[in-house]
Amino acid sequence: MATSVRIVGVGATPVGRLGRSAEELAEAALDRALADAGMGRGDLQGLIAVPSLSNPTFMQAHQLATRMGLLPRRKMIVRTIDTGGAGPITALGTARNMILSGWTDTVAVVASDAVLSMNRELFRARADDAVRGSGLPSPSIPHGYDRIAQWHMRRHGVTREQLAMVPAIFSHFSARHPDAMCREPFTVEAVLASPRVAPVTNVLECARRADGAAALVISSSSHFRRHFPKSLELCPAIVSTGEASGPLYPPAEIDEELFSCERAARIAFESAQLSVRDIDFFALYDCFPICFLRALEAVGCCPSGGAGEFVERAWRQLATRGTLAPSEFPFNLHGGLACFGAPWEVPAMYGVLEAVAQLTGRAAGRQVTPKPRRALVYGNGGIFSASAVAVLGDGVY
Ligand code: MLC
Repeated sequence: MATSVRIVGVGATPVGRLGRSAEELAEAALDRALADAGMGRGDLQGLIAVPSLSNPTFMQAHQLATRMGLLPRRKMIVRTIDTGGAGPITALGTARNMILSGWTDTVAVVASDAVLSMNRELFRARADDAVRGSGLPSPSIPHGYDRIAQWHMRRHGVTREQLAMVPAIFSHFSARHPDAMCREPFTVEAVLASPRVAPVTNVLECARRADGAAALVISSSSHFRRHFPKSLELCPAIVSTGEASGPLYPPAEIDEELFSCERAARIAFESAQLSVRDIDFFALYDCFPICFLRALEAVGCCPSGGAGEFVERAWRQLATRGTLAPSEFPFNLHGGLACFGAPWEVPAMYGVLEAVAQLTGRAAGRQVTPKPRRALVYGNGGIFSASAVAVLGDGVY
């Protein structure tokens, strides 16, 4: 069998208000992922981490590797990646490239943060500072996405209610996930009645501040098969990845050129020789509803400008029957950023973890049936400033 690159272990801490530092959480998640792979710290040859907001440090991955006794070690490559919320997916692609180029056999990717245990004012100051120079009012990031949502409403006629349907659907999904922060489903009316954050954005539509960490162990199938007993059938393949970049801040005149997800998805599809029709489960970044709507259009789930109606059809089905089967709307079945929880740059990892659960048939209570063969995960960084997409295949891929 040809060598492929596999996700051989996954691990996460709980998500919520944990009162532990980002570093402690990262260490805990990484040890869980190693245990899931049947490995120890000594089996790692690479570590990739993303920066945290709660405790920003120089060369975060080096800090973590040193803390965990992974450095100094001769055969060890350590790298910090900063593409904002796209970071975990960029890291997944980087790990795959490191392995395919023969630099290492096994690399861990870890993301962690503790932004709910942060003082609220400090969080807001640091989050605003992340996009200083944008000229956006505080809270700057929600206002930035709000501007784009308003553009989409004018350009394509998406309605205020359609935006609110996104978290309302995902609240039904998160209620089925044992680890999610949002435990009770809510309605579109509840979203529209929640406190206003920006002109067309309310609190229930915002990425939900949380503490948490998640980690992946990635290995070449040949190395893993030779040294470890876990069946490769339980280890999804990283089939392809794609990346593209947008401007740091939304430009004065917004147009389709802003969005890089379409380019990233095209690269990932072309290199896998697949199309959207081959994908059975999608984890699409949804820090605010507009991000999810644009992603639906960018990966080709609906025509450009058609995402509002696409979501409304699903919501109407849910509202009429009181439930939506996972196979009827195979998107973000963990609940996404507003309902599962969003520890700053960690959430795309939760998308990967949900994709792994779906591909291995272990998403109890929310499993897409028949079991998906392929999944697409998308991470978005900044205010549409970075896009990274990965296509994953099941263990017999
Ligand atoms: C907040 N609350 C929510 C919620 N978001 N409740 C349910 N669902 C949600 N999605 C609740 C909180 O639990 C809290 O409740 C109350 O609302 C106030 O929230 P807060 O965060 O404690 O304080 P506040 O200063 O009012 O700020 C609210 C907010 C902020 C929405 C402006 O949380 C925020 O800025 N969120 C977005 C974070 C963000 O920008 N992430 C990056 C996204 S961009 P209680 O009961 O405790 O009072 C991205 C790309 C990238 O992901 O690169 O990073």
